[in-house]
Amino acid sequence: MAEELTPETTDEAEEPIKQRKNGLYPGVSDELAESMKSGWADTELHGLEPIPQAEYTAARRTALSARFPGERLVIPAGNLKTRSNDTEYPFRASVEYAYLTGNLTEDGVLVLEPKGDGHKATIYLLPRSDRENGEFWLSGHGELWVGRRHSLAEAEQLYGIPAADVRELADKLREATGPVRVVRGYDAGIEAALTDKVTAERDEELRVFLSEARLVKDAFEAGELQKAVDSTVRGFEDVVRVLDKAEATSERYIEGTFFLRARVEGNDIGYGSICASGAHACTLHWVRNDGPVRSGDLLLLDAGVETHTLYTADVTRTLPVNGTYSEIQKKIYDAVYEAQEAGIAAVKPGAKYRDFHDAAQRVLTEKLVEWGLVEGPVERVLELGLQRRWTLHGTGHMLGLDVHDCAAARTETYVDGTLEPGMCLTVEPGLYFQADDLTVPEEYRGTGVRIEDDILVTEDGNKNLSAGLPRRSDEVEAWMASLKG
Ligand SMILES: [Mn+2]
Repeated sequence: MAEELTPETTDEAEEPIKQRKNGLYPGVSDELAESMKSGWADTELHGLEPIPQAEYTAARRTALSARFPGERLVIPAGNLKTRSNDTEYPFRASVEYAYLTGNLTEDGVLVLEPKGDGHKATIYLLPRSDRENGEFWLSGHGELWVGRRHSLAEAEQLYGIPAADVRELADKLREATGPVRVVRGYDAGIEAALTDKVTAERDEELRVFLSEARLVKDAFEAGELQKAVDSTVRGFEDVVRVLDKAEATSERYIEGTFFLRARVEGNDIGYGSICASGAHACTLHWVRNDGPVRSGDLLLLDAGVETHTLYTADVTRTLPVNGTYSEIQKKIYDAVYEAQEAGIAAVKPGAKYRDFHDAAQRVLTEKLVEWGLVEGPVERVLELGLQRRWTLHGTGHMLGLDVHDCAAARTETYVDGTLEPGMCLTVEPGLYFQADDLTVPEEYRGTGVRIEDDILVTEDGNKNLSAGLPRRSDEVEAWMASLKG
């Protein structure tokens, strides 16, 4: 990649070029600076269609407005984060901002200002680069370097929200009076402007509301989650087709193959892909993905494509690298499958959130007792939680804009809550026998199995969004054979 003429800050970018070019931009003559100011076509776009979710984001802002009458609400998208020197991590807008606007650009801020019975929304964005003052080509944030942005007028058409210049927002917030809340953790500059007007407790209430608002997905969100899962299904198929190349290289070949699908069809992967072959499957968040892939081992692949609107899938399959489960692998796999079936059956409107976890844990515990790995009775094992040496984690979580969605929701609305149509969650039981676990017979050691699907609660039960991938062991083998054939 090319290097800027000189490093500089946003403040400098706003200074007139005449003041900056003396010594700052060696090689920039007055004549070149003058030339760069003009001779550019007007590319303003007119009559843009609103983004598909504009009606949904408007309804979400209405609900937010109703919860905090008379208060100014500030929801930042966040800023770029430095990776090293002058390189930055790919930007991902805050989920709160994405949920309420559909806009995903860095430095954006949504402000709901009290007006009448409700609020007036404004989306604050960086406008198009100025060509007169040289910002366009002399600043690292200029459009010549980073690409064309939407003008504020274009943004208004796309998002259905009046737009204003974000560079004026901090001063406006400093001068504003009346109660205000901000979603913390994304934009230090905006928070600094509000520092003597907000309290941590009141800001937390805003964050919690926006997390709980996302518990029940609207029709647009359910559609996006299905898209994310459909791309993920294709990514898993891609991986099965190249298992021989992974055997010749490493788990990285699997990671790269899935990532290609995610980038071509979506925005990104929704979280670091877990490509765990052999005993690595027992490391729950194995993302180093630098181990060998061997015939005879299982491959635990836990991965999800994130759509362009930032909704992610979260799917796991545990596949025999050579296409056929061994006897002990099949025994463990089928037990996890049975537990997952029990878990999925417990996902329905009116059920407690904990029910699917309890159902799956019971099946796994019955198997562990039956195999003689832990002494029964089952009720005692469950009461003491002894099965958790091998089941390790919870059986699922909410899914949406975050892979572990709605994380700020209160216990009473989430973990102790009741399932409602529109909720989307994963059901993902597993059994893990660590390679160094001396309490189990040797044949179990180094084997980890998890099966994870994305389940949408419907009016009369549930829909498995990831049913496009087989789960039963014989169906997995047949599916793998068909792809490799
Ligand atoms: Mn998961």
